[in-house]
Amino acid sequence: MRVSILSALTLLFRALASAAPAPVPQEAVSTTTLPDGATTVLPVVASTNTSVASDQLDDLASFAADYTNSTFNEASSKQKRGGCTLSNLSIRREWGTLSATEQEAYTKAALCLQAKQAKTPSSLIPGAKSRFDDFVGTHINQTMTIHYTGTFLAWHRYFTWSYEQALRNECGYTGTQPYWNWGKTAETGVESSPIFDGSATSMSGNGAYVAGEGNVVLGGNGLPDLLLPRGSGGGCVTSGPFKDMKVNLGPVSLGLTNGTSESNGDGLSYNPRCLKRDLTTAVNQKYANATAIVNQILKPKDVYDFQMTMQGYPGSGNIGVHGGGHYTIGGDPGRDLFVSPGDPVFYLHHGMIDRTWWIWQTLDIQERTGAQGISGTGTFLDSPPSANTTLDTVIDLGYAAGPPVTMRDLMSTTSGPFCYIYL
Ligand SMILES: [Cu+2]
Repeated sequence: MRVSILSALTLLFRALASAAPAPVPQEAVSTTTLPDGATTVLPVVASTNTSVASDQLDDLASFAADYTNSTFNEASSKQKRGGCTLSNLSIRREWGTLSATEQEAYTKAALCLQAKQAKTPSSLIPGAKSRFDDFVGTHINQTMTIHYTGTFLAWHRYFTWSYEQALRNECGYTGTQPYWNWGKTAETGVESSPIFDGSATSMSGNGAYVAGEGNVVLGGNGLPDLLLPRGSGGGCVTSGPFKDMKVNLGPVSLGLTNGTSESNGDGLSYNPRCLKRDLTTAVNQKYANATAIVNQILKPKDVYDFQMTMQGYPGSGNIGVHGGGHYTIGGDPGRDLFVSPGDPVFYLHHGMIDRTWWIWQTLDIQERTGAQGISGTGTFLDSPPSANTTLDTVIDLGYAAGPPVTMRDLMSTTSGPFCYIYL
């Protein structure tokens, strides 16, 4: 939406349309000017009505795409960019908007990575049997230095991008990394969504129903317990492209539905087992509905608040949209902070994490893609204490992908080595 009057009318109409039962205040909006001079109208407060919030999210995402497109029209910005132009810009899309052919091409490429030999030496990670496992192993090894750290957002951006590159360069995939809009599945229910309905064009469905499951209990380390309900599955995934896949690594810190957790040492040994899921719409609706997503984008004014809100302030009782997505998937390795990339849907979840960051960054692009866009240190909640993350901090994905890069290269999706946006 680039025409301000039209946008204003649309938003006004939506505000009025949602006001049927009782008068509600008109949505607060602000007018923003794009680099090429066009103006756009954006919400400033998330609507508590999730269907209105869903439209707000669409408006914010359109703004971010328009903004990026608009910078391409500026001759001066072209030199700053590492060869990213409108003609080679790739567009990442929501899973449900892909054609059946595109969806099947994506899962076929993921299965191809699972069938290709690992690059990681078995002396380092004995359980890493495939190229897909190279990524899981790297995530396990670095878990304590990439979550609740200054590198969290950028590390996962590079990780997801590298996985997309592996699909393309090693498995003949010609599309882009799709994402999972949590706001949509919160509305429809996860089980029936195009991502999780278990059809041939899905990312595989639920796990088989397991009776007698209880709650997942988060907390520990002196924090109050946080109970998450069980989902509608719990057992092995039985349908769709990944029904026969093997999870080779882990578990390391797998939350079980009896309040305990499970590990297999460091998780690096060979431990083949089925992929389990426990799809949990209630968790999706509580922590990652459209209102939560729009709040995630509109409320935090600095990156510290942005990344803490996203991962959940410890002890707050809120696990954020990041935890919300992971615990909506559930199962094994879905509930394992270390091994979660062992479920291929991880990359759709982290696509949306990255999209959310990208939108938030675009709202104040200079500040949020520069040094001010980094906060935190190199260790989980700074424990043990470590040096601040800076633009010069190096990110190394090990045998999953290369080469090591600095944070500086990861802050923008269009002005460093990356060249993509989201629709
Ligand atoms: Cu992670």
